[in-house]
Amino acid sequence: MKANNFVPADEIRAAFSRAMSAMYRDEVPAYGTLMELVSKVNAATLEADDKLRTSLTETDSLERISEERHGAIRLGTPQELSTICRLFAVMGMWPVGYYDLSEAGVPVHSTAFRPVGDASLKRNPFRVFTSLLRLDLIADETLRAEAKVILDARQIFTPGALALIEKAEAEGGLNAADAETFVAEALETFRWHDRANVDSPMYKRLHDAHRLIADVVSFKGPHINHLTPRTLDIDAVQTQMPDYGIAPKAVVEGPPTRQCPILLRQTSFKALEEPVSFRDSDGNWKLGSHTARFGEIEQRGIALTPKGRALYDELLTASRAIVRPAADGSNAAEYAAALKQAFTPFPDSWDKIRLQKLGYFSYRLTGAAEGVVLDGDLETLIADGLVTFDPIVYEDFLPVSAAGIFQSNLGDDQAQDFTASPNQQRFEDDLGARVLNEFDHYAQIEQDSIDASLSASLARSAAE
Ligand code: OOG
Ligand code: NI
Repeated sequence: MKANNFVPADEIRAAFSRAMSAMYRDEVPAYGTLMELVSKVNAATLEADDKLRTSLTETDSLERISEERHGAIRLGTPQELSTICRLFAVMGMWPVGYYDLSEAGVPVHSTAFRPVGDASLKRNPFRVFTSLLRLDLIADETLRAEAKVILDARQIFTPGALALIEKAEAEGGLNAADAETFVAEALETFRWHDRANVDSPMYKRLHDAHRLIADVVSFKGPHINHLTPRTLDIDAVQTQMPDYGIAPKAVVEGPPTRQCPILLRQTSFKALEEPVSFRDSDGNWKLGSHTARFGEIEQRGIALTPKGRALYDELLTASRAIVRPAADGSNAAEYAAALKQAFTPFPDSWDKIRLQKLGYFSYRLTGAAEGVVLDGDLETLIADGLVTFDPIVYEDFLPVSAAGIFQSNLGDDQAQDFTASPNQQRFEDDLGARVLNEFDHYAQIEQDSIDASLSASLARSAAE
């Protein structure tokens, strides 16, 4: 077999996420400010917490802590979705999970393209939450048809990007020069266009139907609408945002502050009103504005089993029955208190979470197992201090949180009712692929770590 000199997909993704970050900081200066705040808070948190610093050094690279973890785009057509799936595949990003946002008043369904497997996630964790507009949920049939015509006429990928996707597929990878060109060409799809694709009356009609529809249909491409670095203390960043001149959304989405973090907590600054122009029937560009782009932060905890997730969903619903977070932030403190209160039944120790099978863990042999003949089942080995466990980090998203992020950035008065209509089959047909089930994936990682620990112990026993 001829040796190839392909650049690893993980490297292409790392280069792409760096390029995307630079472009977005340049396009949205407030995002650069948020990044600064996040680095400061992360540095202060690490400074104050030796244990955290040590555990992060072991499992992560410290200097990459504040780098982006995800971004998001909204697409208009099945064709765009299936091509983006091929584009992300070149960077080692695969569709994981299906999210129906219609239930929460947003006419899209989504997946997350992300690296799969520990080594790839460690090399670069960047993922893109990708939504497809559901024109079928738009009541106005005439508008629906017009929107489809506009979307079908646009091409969101450059010829260079398309050619390199094909080359990567045909040859199995890209060499260094092609990879560099690919990153530059792919980036074009995510760029902001301040000249709309539609005239101002059409923009208004789309906007009146739903702001999200205007955002997807009115532009030449699916501009990246936010990027999200990781923070080690989301409550601190939320509190300090106003000091930096940025307006946070009303509340942090997801679970409350806990000793043992679960799933995902997120917050964002509100989308900015930006100047755009529309070519009107007289041929002149007319100045208007559009609100779409924001910055977000996230803090991740343990991936929950279906049982743990059901409990999370139940408690979140219970908290919202007590207090619904108001868009203007006026009841933020009451909401935080109700959330904390509602979550008391969720155990807050790793032992309990593990023994009640609420979360996924990765198992490994301890130093004490060195030179010892291991015998017994997993629980005995743990009790004897020969095997230990670490929580597996949740790498996916949460539909209720995502809807909260969408809503706060679409204008909070816009909550609109759609009938819940998940259609994963349709989404996968449009995607041209099946999405990976995130629960199966975490369960497999857990099982592999158990098998590896037990077989290492057996191999050692046999060698004695
Ligand atoms: C995506 C919102 C979802 C998240 O972090 O939950 C998301 C969007 O507004 O397009 O990114
Ligand atoms: Ni996000």
